[in-house]
Amino acid sequence: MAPGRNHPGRVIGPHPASRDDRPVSATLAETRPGKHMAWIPGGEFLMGDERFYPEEAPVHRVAVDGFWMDDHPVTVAEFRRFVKATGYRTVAEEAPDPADYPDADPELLVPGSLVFRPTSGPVDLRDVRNWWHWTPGACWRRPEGPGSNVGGRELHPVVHVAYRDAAAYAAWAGKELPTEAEWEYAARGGLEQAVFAWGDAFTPRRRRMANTWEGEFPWQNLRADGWAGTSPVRAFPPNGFGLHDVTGNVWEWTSDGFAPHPEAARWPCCVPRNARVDDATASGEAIPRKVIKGGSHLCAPNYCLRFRPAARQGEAVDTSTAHIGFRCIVRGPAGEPSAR
Ligand SMILES: [Cu+2]
Repeated sequence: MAPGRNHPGRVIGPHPASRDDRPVSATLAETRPGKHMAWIPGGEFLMGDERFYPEEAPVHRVAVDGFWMDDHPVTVAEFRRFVKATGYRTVAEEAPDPADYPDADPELLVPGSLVFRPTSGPVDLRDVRNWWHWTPGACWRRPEGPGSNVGGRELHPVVHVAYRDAAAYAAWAGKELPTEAEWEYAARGGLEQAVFAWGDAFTPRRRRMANTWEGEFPWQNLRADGWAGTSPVRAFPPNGFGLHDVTGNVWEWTSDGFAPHPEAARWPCCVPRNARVDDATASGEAIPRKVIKGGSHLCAPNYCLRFRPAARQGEAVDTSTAHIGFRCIVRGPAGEPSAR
């Protein structure tokens, strides 16, 4: 593989075979469960990465069945349709239950969310409070808090959604959230162990492939990719499976609880199929954590090289921020385009 070539992607697993003589593409189109969904052919892949952060190791082989996946993160416009149809209120729009936060200052137990504010100069990168600010009134339709709105950002990924919000949207849409294995397999676009979703070079032929932070985080935002914050979905090229914005732009919720990749996976007796982690309390914190994937527009090489398919973090299920969104999948019989 020529590093950095944005080639269409080598499909590792079997292509879905058609039950009849019609071309697979015709069969696929008929069974597509929704607009803007890409078919991710099932297969095996090497999950994880041992070149970056310890939580991504060990590299281990995993198999997933085929599924449909949204080809972009759920947008503000799409989320608004859901809210209009259901009257749904997000976690950020409701006051936290004091029972869940016995030690918290009651004055802070108001609706709100975490908003990013750049600093005026270099700061201690170990303390995220330098740039993350709990902001009463911030929510998906007021991303910077009271007085802000999403005008002009209808096609940006919705943000300030907690895990429950993402799951509620998915259920309403007749979809599900992906497991971490499904998400990572899809994000790799058929490239085995490539660093990025498009290959091994960050800017192949000097092209920006994802919305990340350029400059010194969290004070110098050079906007080399054209965007300081989130960007409209599909502003950057798709990966080998036709998925846009899998890395950068916003982190994405998965349905897996956050736990270390099993060390035993290094010497497997067999390849786990459709692996999932249901226990979200393995990290030991009071609030369960789910895996988020893909990194965001705030990931910068001097701070957080996580705009990669293997990157992962555990996020508290009740946390919402300006840089976490989600996308959905459809699996199961309805998602099977044909017999295999
Ligand atoms: Cu990051």
